[in-house]
Amino acid sequence: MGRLIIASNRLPVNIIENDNSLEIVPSAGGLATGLKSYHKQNNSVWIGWPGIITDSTKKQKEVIKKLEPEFCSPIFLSEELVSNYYDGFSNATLWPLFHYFTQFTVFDEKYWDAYTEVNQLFAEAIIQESRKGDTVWIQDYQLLLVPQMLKEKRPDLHVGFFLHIPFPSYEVFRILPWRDEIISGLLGADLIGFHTYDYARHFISSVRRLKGCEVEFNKITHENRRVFVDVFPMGIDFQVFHDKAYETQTKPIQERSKEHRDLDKYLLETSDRKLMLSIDRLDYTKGIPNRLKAFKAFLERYPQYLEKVSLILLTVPSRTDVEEYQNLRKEVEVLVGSINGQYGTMQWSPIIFFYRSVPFDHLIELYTSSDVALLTPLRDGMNLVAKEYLATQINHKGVLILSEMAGASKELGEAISVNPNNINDMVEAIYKALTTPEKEQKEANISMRNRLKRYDIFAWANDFMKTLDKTRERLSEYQIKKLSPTVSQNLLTRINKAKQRVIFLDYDGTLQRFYEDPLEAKPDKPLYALLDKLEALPQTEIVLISGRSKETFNEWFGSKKYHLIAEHGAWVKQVNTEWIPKNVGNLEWKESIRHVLESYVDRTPGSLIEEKEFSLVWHYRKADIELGVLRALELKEDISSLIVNHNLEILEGSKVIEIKTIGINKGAAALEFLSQHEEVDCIMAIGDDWTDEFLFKKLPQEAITIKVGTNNTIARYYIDTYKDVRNFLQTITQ
Ligand code: GDG
Repeated sequence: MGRLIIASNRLPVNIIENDNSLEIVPSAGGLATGLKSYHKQNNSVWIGWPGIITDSTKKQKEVIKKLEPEFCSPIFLSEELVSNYYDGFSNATLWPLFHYFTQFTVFDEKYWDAYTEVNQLFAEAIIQESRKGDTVWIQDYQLLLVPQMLKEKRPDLHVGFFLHIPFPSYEVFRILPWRDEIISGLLGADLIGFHTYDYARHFISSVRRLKGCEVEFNKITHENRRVFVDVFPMGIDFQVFHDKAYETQTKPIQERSKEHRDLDKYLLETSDRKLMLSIDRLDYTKGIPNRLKAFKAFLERYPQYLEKVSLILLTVPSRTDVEEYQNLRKEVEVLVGSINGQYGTMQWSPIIFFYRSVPFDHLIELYTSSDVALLTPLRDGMNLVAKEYLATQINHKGVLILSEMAGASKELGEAISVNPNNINDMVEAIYKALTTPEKEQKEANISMRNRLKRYDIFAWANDFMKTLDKTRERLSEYQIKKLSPTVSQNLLTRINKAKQRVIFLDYDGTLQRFYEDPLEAKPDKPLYALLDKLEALPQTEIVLISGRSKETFNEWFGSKKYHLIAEHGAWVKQVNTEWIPKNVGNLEWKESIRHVLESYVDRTPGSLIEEKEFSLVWHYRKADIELGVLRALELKEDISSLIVNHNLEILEGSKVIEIKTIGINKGAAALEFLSQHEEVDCIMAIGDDWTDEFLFKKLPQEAITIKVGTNNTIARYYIDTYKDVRNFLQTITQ
């Protein structure tokens, strides 16, 4: 197996300049904190921005050297790029939009250009760093275009992508002017991971609607590649938090750092009080003002807690150049000031406010000293603080109040769940948390902690990497069977040597591309010319075999010298003969099925019924794609009893459902045709959808069977698109 290359906007460490010397400091934020433990243990290379802006080559070299022992490789960005790509498109466009803050979302062409440029820089750096067959794991919303940029230039790389923030519902995502580019960018990955099923579902819905891709369960077919989507709720380095908490609680006070001792002294002074803790980056998504309002309302409603409880509000400075963040800081400071002013006493501050980050030891001290963690983001991809708080509760005490809008709430079901927009709900949650009996606290924490311990950061990363590796196995079948130039050449030799050949060709998706309106898919001039040339080859029979109606086939090919099999085999017209129907029994069933289909047309705008002589077809290609899929399931369920009673079967094609008498299929029709042409010593069949599988299955073993596209097949070979089919057929005529 090749190496792993991790790429993210920030490296797990930052380089800062101190008195003309360079210093390494750990990066803040969930992604870096979480992934760096995995990185350390896996001999991977991490590519990202080191946080320093410099165009001096000398200094850049120094930075490179400084980062080498950390297995990190820097990308240098100019001030302007950082401003437009990072503060701009990443944090003023994608961040608010993906967190449903449409009112803060800025659309600026300049931001987009910088974003594209930086994504390109990342792609190039990754390409330079990687050897053939390496695995690349791209992180987060700052690099959404990188997967496609990599796949285009280096299809050999195995690309995974993980989104750490929510993926919004299509109704919000569609607002973005660059939505198509973003989706295409992501679809360059082989595996795309999300924290929760909802985010994955929203993403798939956008892919379906914007790209019209086929989606089967969690597999998207895009430009003849398969892209897998899956859910991996990110964990934390549980053991580190647990051990550190243990150490903190058992270490004699004299052995602690000065800052640590100060904190301890402070915590001691408040030991007769309950402590509530909240820790977040100062970000509008974290719901800090609402939390403060709830705390104020709590003090008002439950005055018995005055002087008995304090809220430690640790807010870490973040994106300080962006206007919304500056406004938020002011708002929070005003709220804290007014609550402390109104309720505080000489001995007691209701809110202890920090606007800075604290060292790791200090963080653990805060976690372990708090009776309640109050984490109420308005939207949060996951929220690792909630998990860290639980991991440090080594005595299993402590109560977690967690917003239902945080991804973590899906896993931490035993926590007190709140809607962060409902102040009343939060007030009652605080009261409940402060009065939860110890026994209940322990029960809840033991089960949540066990889960966090099991699915920790290593399990999470390994799970992602294992799934990414599996997609490689799944892809390899396609790659092995793909019609390479050598295989094509061998097949050509075989076809040329044969004395009598039959070539079965499906129509839609095989010789012609799909159109939204099936009637637009008429054969074009080059296609007629190609088929005529094929047909003119000596000892060669061309059979067009399709689900199309006999009328359409007759109009398009009736005067040609190709054999025609229409409606999946219900009608056959050999060269120079008339159309002959297969005996299909009586057709009284059509009346009752038509009624059912009509009700589906009424309830599914854009769908339509096509009536063929021996079958009825419900098309939903033009309907809302998700509604169409849902209705198709419903329809199959609805007509199941009618089908059994009338000896019918359902054929399900690409956004169509066809109902017809049992036993009519392309395989049976092809065999009947072959029984009338006994001298044949070379059979070839090409088709793209699953109705062609009947054909591939029934043909003799030695037949050359070719599947167009990437879906599972029993055919011997794969070919990419209808254009490649045409090119391949062209070579036969030369
Ligand atoms: C994004 C998504 C998702 C915080 N203050 C200090 C400090 N921290 C550490 C915490 C925690 C991390 O920062 C914050 O992680 P979150 O998950 O809560 O939030 P985001 O930074 O917004 O992260 C988020 C995450 O990515 C992972 O996918 O969960 O939803 O928004 O690890 O401990 N660490 C130290 N001092 C501090 O003052 N040492």
